[in-house]
Amino acid sequence: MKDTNVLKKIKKEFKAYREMFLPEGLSTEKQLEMYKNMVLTRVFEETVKPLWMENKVIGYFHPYIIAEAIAAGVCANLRKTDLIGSTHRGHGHVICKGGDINKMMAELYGKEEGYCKGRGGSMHIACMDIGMLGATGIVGGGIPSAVGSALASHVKGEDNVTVVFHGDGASNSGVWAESVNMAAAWNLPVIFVCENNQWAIATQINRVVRETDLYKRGIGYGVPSFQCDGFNVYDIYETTRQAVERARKGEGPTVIEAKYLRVLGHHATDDNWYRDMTGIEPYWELDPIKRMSEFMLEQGIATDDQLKAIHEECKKAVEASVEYAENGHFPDPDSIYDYVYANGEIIK
Ligand SMILES: Cc1ncc(C[n+]2csc(CCOP(=O)(O)OP(=O)(O)O)c2C)c(N)n1
Ligand SMILES: [Mg+2]
Repeated sequence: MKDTNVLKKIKKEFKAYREMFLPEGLSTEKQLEMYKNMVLTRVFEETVKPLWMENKVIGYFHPYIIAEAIAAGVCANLRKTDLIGSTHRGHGHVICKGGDINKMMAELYGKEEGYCKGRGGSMHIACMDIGMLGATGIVGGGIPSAVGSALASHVKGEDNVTVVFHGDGASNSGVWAESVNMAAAWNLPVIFVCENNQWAIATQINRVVRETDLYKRGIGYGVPSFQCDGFNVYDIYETTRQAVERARKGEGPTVIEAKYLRVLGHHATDDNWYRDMTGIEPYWELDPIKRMSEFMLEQGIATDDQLKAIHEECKKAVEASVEYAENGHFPDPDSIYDYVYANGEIIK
C-alpha cells in the first residue's frame, strides 16, 4: 500500500520531483527495454553484494541501486556507436549501454574471461565494442576524456555523441569546469550527466556547495542546462533525447543534472555511520523501478505478467553470469605485466 503521507513529505523536500509522464512518441518497446535494463542492473548488484562478502568478487564495489533510471533513461537514446564515460559507480552504465553481464561478472571475479581480462574489476570496466570508454576510480577522471572523445567524432565527421556520467562530488573538481568550457567553446557533441546523489562519500553537498542545483553552473558557460528527477526514467529519457538531438545536429554540448538521493552507503559495506538515516530511508518511495512499474500498469502499457517475466528473465541471466564467472580462469601470475603498456601501434 502506498504511504501517501510519506510521499507528500518527500515531494515537498525533493524539489526535483516530477510526476511520471509519457514523452510523445516513446514506444512501448523502448519503455520495456528501459525497464528491463533497470531491473537487470538491480538484480546484478543485489547478487554481487553477497558474492563480495564471500570474497568471490574482489576489489571494491559501489552500488548504483536506486539510480538505475539515470543510466537506463540516458542510454535508451544512444546508438551502439555513441560513446559513454563512466565513474566508480558504473555497473548500470555498462549494462544499459548493452554490456555483456557474463563478461562483467567475470571481471568482478578477477577472471581472464572478464571485460578487462580480470585486471580492472568493478571500477575499471572498459568495453569499446559497445562504446564504453571506461569506468574510472579517479573522481572526475572520465570528464576530460569524454570531451576528447567528442572532439574525435567531430574531427572524423561522425555524428556520434559522447555522454559522460559523473557525480556531484566530481563536478567540484576543476577539470569539470575546464571540460565544459572547452566543449562549449568548440561546440562539441558531448553531454555531461551529473548524477547528483547529494553525497560524496560522507560529505553532504550543502556543506561544500552553496548553490546545490548544479545544472545552473552549465548556464554560466553558455551551455543548455537542465535538471531532471533522477528517480523518474521518463524525465531523464526526454531530457536526454533533446540533448542528443541537439548534439547530432551540431548544436554542441548539454549539461544535465539528474538529481536523486543515495540511500545506500557509498560502497558495499559503508554503514552510513555519518548520517541520520531517518530522513533517507523514506526515499525508497521513489524507487525508479517501482515508480515505472506502477505507471506502466496504471496506463495499461504493460501487464503484471509481462513485468514479472522481465524480473524472472533478469534473475536467470544474472545466475548464468555467476556460473560463467565461477567457471572462468584466474590470469597466470606471470602475465602480470601484460596490457600495462601499449604495443606502440598507432591507432587510426
Ligand atoms: C581524485 C579523487 N579524489 C578523491 C577520491 C576518493 N573518492 C572516491 S569516491 C569519492 C566521492 C565521489 O562523489 P561523487 O562524485 O558525488 O560520486 P558518488 O560516489 O556520490 O556517486 C571520493 C572523494 C578519488 N577516488 N579520486
Ligand atoms: Mg555524489
